[in-house]
Order: sequence, then C-alpha cells, then structure tokens
Amino acid sequence: MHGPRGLPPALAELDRTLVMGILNVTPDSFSDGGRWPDARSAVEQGVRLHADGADIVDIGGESTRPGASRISGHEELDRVMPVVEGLVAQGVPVSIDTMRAEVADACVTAGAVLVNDVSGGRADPGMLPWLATCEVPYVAMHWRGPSDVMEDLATYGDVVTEVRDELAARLDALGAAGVDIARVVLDPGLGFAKRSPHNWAVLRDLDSLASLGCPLLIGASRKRFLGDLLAHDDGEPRPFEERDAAGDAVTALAAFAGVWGVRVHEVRGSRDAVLVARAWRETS
Ligand code: PMM
Repeated sequence: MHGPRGLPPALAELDRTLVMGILNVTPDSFSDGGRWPDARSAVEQGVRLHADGADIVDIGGESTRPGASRISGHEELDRVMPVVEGLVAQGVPVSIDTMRAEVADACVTAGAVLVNDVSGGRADPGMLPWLATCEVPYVAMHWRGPSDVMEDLATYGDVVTEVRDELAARLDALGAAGVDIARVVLDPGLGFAKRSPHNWAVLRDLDSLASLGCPLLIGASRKRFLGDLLAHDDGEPRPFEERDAAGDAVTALAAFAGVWGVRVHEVRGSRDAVLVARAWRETS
C-alpha cells in the first residue's frame, strides 16, 4: 500500500488506505452538483469532510458526468481557487481534480498537494510538460475521451487487459515527458467509458492493475454501476443518495485488496471500512 513520492509526511506515512473526500464545486456533477453554490459553503463542506475522516479533500470545478460538456479554464479557476485557498488556509490537505495544466499549476502554487487528472494527461497537451517541471504527486486516470462521447467508447474485448495496457501507455508517456513515475498513482476510472460489467471486471482483478507497480486509487462512490446493482424491482437504478452503503463495501474490499486510496462522497463509512480492512489484513 505504498503511496506516491512527494506527498506531505502526514499523508505519506499512513498505514492504511487513504480516504479522499469529494468536493465538487460545479452546478452539475451527478451527485453533489450545486450543493455548495458559493466558496464559503464549499470551504465549510471541505472542513466537514476533513473532520469526518477525509485525509485529503479533492476539489473539482468541472463536471465529468456522462454527457457533460467542457467549460473554460477561466471559469474553472474562478470556481476552484477560492475553495483551494480557503481550505489550505485552514490546514486541510487538498488535491485538485482537473484536466488543465493551467488550473493544476495555480492550485499547486496555492498549496494543493496532489493533482488528480481524469484524462491522465490526454486532455491538455500542456499537462505532462508542466508536471515535469514540478514535484507534485499525480493521479493518472484511465480515460478514452471527453464526457460527451465516453458512452460510445465503452467497447472492450478484454476490459482488464485493455485498461491495464492503456494505463501502461500513459506511464510510458509520463516517463518520456520526464515525469518521475514514482510520483504517479493510477486509477481505472470506474464509469468512464465503462458499463457496469466493465467496472466489476476491473474491480475483480485489481492485482492486474497493481502489476504496473504504481499505487492505485479507486472512485466507485455513488456511481451508476452501484445504482444498477441495487436497482429496484421495476429496474430503476437505486438513487445516488442511497448508494453509500454499497460504496462502503467497495471501499472495504478495495482496501483489503491493497489499494492506496479511495475517492468518496460520504467519508465516515469509508473511513470505518478502511480500518476494518486494515485489521482484517493484519490478522490474516
Ligand atoms: N470520478 C469522478 C471525478 N473524478 N477522479 C478520479 N481519480 N477517479 C474517479 O473515479 C473520478 C474522478 C466522477 O465522479 P464525481 O462527479 O462524483 O466526482
């Protein structure tokens, strides 16, 4: 369960799976969009997530829900900067969920300790060259294309092998750009160009992704494949606000499998789940 190089000591020295709390300052994210309409309420929520047990709070200013279209870098900066600054001022470790080097750079300068890029550096040609100029840890997620087209890209022969190979290609690109691979975390990108069976196949074989040698981050929280699993008798997916117990179960199993981090909306259950997984691993 080793972490990426470059984290602050308090996060680098954890002896359990890290819990990343989600703070989307967007009007349209699928689960928490519009819930924190101004910087003050967003900062309060970030402080609450930290108090509830989030080791780090992941701030996102651009929705990646299926079908979402892109916003400008300027708009993204306007949304995230006051929240990053407000949480850093209160001593809360923050990561920035962005596909843009410009946004990552401004947030790291303001004190963000990790960059979480759902495109793995594919959306912005400036991301990898920028990363090579600094020391910040970086999450490279598996991504096949922007949210407005990703549903059409969910075609696989063997999803586990293809996700692993496509992440390996991102590692090659990062290395070629001069980025220290020891700073990189990999994420299979559950729900991104993946239907329910694809997500379960990836979760079932986390060892295959771990064989790439990087720490892993898993983001299952409230996603559609959990809603499908828990569907009502009429086939309607369980609403997202009723998916947290299933998310906690994913956290327990992923932590037991040895992942470095989980990215979740509701922190307490996941925090408990990683403690259960740690105790279970210690005695097995
Ligand atoms: N999922 C979302 C956004 N950012 N980042 C990583 N690393 N992994 C994910 O699975 C991920 C992500 C979409 O979910 P949200 O709208 O609830 O944030």
